[in-house]
This record gives sequence, structure tokens and C-alpha cells, in this order.
Amino acid sequence: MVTKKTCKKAAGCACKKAAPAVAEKQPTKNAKLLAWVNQYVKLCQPDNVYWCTGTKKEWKDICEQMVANGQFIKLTSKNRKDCYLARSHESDVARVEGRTYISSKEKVEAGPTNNWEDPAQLKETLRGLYKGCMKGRTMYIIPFAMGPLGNPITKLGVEITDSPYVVVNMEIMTRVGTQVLKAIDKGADFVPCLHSVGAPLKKGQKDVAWPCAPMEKKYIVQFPEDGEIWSFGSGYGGNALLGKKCFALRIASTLARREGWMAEHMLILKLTSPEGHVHYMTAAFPSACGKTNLAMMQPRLEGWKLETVGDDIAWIKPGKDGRLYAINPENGFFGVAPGTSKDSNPNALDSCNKNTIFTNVVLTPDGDIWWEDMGVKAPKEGVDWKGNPCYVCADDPYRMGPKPGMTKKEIKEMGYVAAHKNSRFTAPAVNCPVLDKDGFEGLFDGEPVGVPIDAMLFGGRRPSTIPLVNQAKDWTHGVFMGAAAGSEITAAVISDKIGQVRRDPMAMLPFCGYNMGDYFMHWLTMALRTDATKLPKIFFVNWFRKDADGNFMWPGYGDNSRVLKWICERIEGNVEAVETPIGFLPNPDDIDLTGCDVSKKTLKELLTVDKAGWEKELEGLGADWAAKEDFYGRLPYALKAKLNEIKDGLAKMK
Ligand code: TSX
Ligand code: MN
Repeated sequence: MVTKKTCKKAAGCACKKAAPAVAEKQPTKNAKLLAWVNQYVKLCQPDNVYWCTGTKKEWKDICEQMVANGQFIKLTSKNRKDCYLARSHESDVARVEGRTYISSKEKVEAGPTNNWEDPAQLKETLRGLYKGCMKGRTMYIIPFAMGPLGNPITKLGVEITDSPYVVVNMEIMTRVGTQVLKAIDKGADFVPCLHSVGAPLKKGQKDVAWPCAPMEKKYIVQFPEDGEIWSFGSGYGGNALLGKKCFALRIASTLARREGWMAEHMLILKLTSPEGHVHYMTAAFPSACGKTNLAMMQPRLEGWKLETVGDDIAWIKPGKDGRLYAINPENGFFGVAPGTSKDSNPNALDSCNKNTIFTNVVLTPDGDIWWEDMGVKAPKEGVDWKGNPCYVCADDPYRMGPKPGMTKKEIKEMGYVAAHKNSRFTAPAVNCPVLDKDGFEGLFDGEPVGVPIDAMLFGGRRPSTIPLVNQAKDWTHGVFMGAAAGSEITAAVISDKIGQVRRDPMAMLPFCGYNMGDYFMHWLTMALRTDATKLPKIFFVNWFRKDADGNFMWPGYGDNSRVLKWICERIEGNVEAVETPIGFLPNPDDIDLTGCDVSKKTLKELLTVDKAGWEKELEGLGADWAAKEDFYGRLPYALKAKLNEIKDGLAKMK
């Protein structure tokens, strides 16, 4: 395989000497990998091809090269050793769900909740876009592992990209390196992930700080039947770091269904009681519920210890003993910056003290970063996410505005934020002070099996109706709870949506690689693939209940440990619960309120069945299923039956 390569003599040298064969430099002999790479070298026509090795030096070299190119700013503050700041293009700031596709042969396989196009057609469109798309750029080949190497749940991938930003982020978020290539050489399978920012450079054309393509050319495509990912036009987050949402959730969920395991949008945590009892739990919440905060939470109960295995994704497999075991396939945290503070999540903040990439946050004059609700006073002056100057607010030292001396009210009214609301930190997991190092390495009792899961939590932002905690009566009921998860809409373009529930089943709505009706069925069948007596207990939690005055009734954060304690006691069979039509609720006396100023009356209210509210809830859920045509007829009957069973139970209540 021969590719055009610029002559080594000098940049821009016009000599037409035959370039060296890339094959000589290709550090693998795997035929599938070579054929795949060479096919796209030919199509995308990069100036250079670079195989990533995943070393620390490589990471730093690429970061420094990006500084030299004006694509990164090196932070100089002493608490930001080897940290960098990137600013994205204003049009490329988040995942683009409208441009994300599940391209299976049949539309019914993608279901009503995914964009779908015929794979042959979509591939033709995309090949057109990829043609020559890497001209003037380097093609990077990133061999990566999702999960600890050597763990049986781990899977491998290779991402082709023309974005050095993607390379250095992938090197934090996944395990990149020669070891992976060795495994592929020995015959291990891999998921091919093709990515381009879609912005070729003409000869001599100067690059921009954040190259990307316009919205109508952006495509994030999963081909579940081929197990391939094709992404074009965006350099941001889940659109471009293909190991995360595209592979570890969308493609992995289809592999998991085929192979009898689960790929879930869940944090994994380890809880140790004062007596030394250990329990691992997973939890799935829709966005903006503080999943990363719970994953790293500091318990506010004496003697309880919480450690983090993962904050976003869990791959879960039945073990030899019939229990479910989980690994975190990721290697870092790609966290939303605004709101992350000493109060909300000190462990996340501490994770960002070295080797971290910040995107779209504020640059301060002392070479540090800042964002809204960081719990840190704003600098007098800074540079906002768009690269414009920003200034501390006149009447609130914790806000910044686009002009000197602006009031909080003025800034709010113009909708200005200095750090983008989806600005991010990319931090290595090993930086987290409360990382469960064994669990993170996929070890339990020294064995590479993942951690055994005792409880699975679902939740949402529900200001009314939903109790603080509610235990499912059985697995099917738990699956029903997950399927019903969602958050109340607080802001919407169409105001009649406000107050309605936006359903996000298992927090997987944007991340399931196939029809969600089939996904629910897969969940139900997990009961048959495991020892039913050892299945995790399922709970629905709600930290976000509000009283009549609109105040939060539960303090949340570290006080959530009181709920987790009750969950542990239920797992251990040490505490009775109240059986109700909606599930098992705690006796208010069984929630430990030591050192907490929640009144018994409030707690009682948080743990009562709101009959009218629940009747409305079930009606809303049924209407949502109907609007989705019962997932094109794939909604398992067991879930409809469960809805009716709860409805009947409520009807019989006094
Ligand atoms: O992350 C949150 N958690 C989980 C923490 C482990 N948040 C933030 C959500 C946005 C990402 C919460 N917000 C939680 C919570 O448990 N609870 C709330 C609501 C709340 C907000 C403020 C207060 C109490 C509850 N109290 C005061 O501000 C004093
Ligand atoms: Mn997520």
C-alpha cells in the first residue's frame, strides 16, 4: 500500500519522488486491520499516517504540537500540571442527536426512538463525504481497549481520526497502545471506528483552531449488523471520541444482546459499611441528575466509605456463579464542568489537577480555568469559551459577564454564560482520590471477573409523585421501573411540555443501538441467564422532590448515603419494608437521619404513595408507549401487564 507522503526534505517540498510504502511502517500484520486502514487511507487521502502508541510522551508531544498550532492553550497554574484548554467551534459544542443514526437493514430494528436510514444508502453518502476529507491532515490510527486488558468482558476497537484533539482525549478516556495492537495481531476482534472532522486543507491553507463540518454534513452512524461506526463532521465529545457512546453503548448494546450480556449507561460504585460489608451498585439516571456526583459522593454517615468504579458506563455479564459482574469500560471521566464544585463533587475537581484537558471553559489570567457554579470566585477578568474577554459580575463574585460591571440580572437576561453549559473536563480515572483501584482494574478477590452487582438504581428529576426510594418487587418490576425512568421537563420551546415527563428508559434513549422494545425484552431475559436468586435488587430513587413552595425536600449529595444505607440493609435482608402497589417503601424510622435536618414529617411525605399522582404517572407512561407505537410492536407484554397490575393495586388502595 503506497500513499502520497510529503517529501521529508522540507515542509512543502514539491518533489514528486515516490513516497515510502506505508505498509513497511504499519506495526501490525493483522489482515482485517490493514485492509480496513488502507481502504480509508485511499479514500480519505491524508498527507500522513500515524499509528498511536499510547505513551505518556506521545500524549504530551501531541498536546504541545497542538499548542504550537494554536489549538490548545497550556495551563500554567501550579495546580494544573500538564493540563490544556481547547475551545471548540461555536457550532460544535455537543452530541448531535438529530444527526445520529442506527443504520440497520430494517427500520423496525432501530425502532421509533432512533434516526434510521438504509445502510447501503448511508454508506454511499458518507463515502462521498470521506473522499479526500483528510487532505492536508495526518490520519491517526488509535488502537484502544474498552476495559482492562486481559479481562474477559473487555473489547477492543481501532479509531481512525484526523483530529489530534480526539487522539489525546481517547488516550485519557480509553486504554490506548501497542498492547492492544499485539492482541489484534494475535487475532482478537476489534470494532472499526472511522472519524473525520470533515475539513480538508488545501495546499498551504492554514488550519483553524477547531476544524469541523457544517451541521447538515455531520453524521454519527452506527451500523449494528457490521459492528462499525462511521462519524463525520464533528470533533466534539461523543460525536468524535468513538469509544464512549458510539462503541461502549450503541454498538456494545447490540453485541451484548447477541452475546447475552448488558451494556448500560450506568455508574458503578462500591460501598463499605462501618462493619466492613462491601456492596457494589450501578445506577442509571437521565442527564442532569448528577450521576458523576453520586459516583464520587462523600457519605455523610459516620464510618461509611464510598469508592468509584465508573461514572458513566457499565458492561455487565453473568459470572460462573450466576451473579452479574460489571466492569467500567472507560479509563477516564468526560465530565460536564459547570456545577462541579468543592461542594457538589470535590473528588471530580481533584481529578482535574493534572493531565486533564478542558474544553470550552473560562481561561483565567493566572493560567487556570473557571466555570459557573465552581464554588470559586470569578477572576476580575478572563477569556470566555468563545475566546472573548469576560468580567466578574458587579453584584455576584461567582458570575461573569461579557462587559465590565454588569449585574447578575443583566447577564441572566441575555442568557450569557462564560463557560459553555456543556463544557467539559477530560480527566484520567486514576486521578480520582476515591477510585476503587481493584474494581477499576476489573478485579474482584484478585480475579479479573469484574465486580459483583448487588443493586441497580434507576432515577430521574421528579419534583412530584415519585418517592425518595422504592424497591422493585421482582426483576420484571425492576425492568418496568427502568423503562419508566425520566425527568420532568422544566424548560421547553413549547411551553405546554413543561411539567410533563420526558421518558428516558434506563437513561438509554439516545444510546441504545437497537429497538428499545427488544432492549426491554433483553433486560427481562437476563433473569433466565443468571441465578434468579442472586439477581441485583432494583431500586428507583428520586433526590429531586419539591414541596408546595418549590423547595427541594431532600438535601441530596452526601446525604444520599442515608438512602444507600437502607438499600444495603435491604440487600442483606436486615430490614423490613412496607409493601405497596408501587413497590417496597422504607419505614421512615429505617432511614438513618443522624446529623441531618430533614424532619420526620418531610421524610414521611417522601415515602408515601401519592395515589392520584401515580394514576397520572401510569397514564402518562401508557400514552408514551402508545405514541411510540409500542416500539413498533416490540414492547414486551410483561411490561404492559406490570403497568396494569400496579394500576389495579392502586385502585384497591384506600
Ligand atoms: O448531583 C446531585 N445530586 C446527587 C449527588 C450525589 N445534584 C445536582 C444535580 C445537577 C447535576 C442534586 N441537586 C442533588 C443530588 O442529590 N440534589 C439536588 C437538589 C438540591 C439542590 C440544593 C440543595 C438541596 C437539594 N440544597 C442547597 O442548595 C442548600
Ligand atoms: Mn453519559
